[in-house]
Amino acid sequence: MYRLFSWEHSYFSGKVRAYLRYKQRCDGLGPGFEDVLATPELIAGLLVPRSGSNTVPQLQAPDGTWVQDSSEIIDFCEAAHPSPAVVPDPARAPRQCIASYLIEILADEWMVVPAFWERWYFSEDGRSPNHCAFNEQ
Ligand SMILES: N[C@@H](CCC(=O)N[C@@H](CS)C(=O)NCC(=O)O)C(=O)O
Repeated sequence: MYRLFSWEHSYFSGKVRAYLRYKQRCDGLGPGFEDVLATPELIAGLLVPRSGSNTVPQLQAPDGTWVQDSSEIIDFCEAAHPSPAVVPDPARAPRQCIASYLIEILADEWMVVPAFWERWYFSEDGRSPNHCAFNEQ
């Protein structure tokens, strides 16, 4: 099966986890996937040697192919498992396809700013609601 190396708190891990769960629930991911916590030991001993990167998420395909970066992972899986597609077919719906990638880039590059702000702002002493304890995990 596919192995997703991720963190529970990681924005980009959440993006790929949601995608893989959707594909799996639609019986669209072949052998399925397991979610593996990327511990410091796994990052140093496996992820960095395979990809040269210590970021998550990273994906190991059943054939051993290694993919790093959430957009690359989704494109890789879509090529291998095209149905049901999560991106409109560029040949049949080019405008919708471009719009889909624009939404992805907006979320990846700009929505992280308010997302990370909320994560850390509501971890400060005295803030309510406060999810400092969750972040400390
Ligand atoms: N462009 C990358 C971004 C990945 C990324 O920034 N991951 C963060 C976690 S959300 C990370 O691993 N940061 C390294 C660190 O905090 O040590 C992707 O889409 O996968």
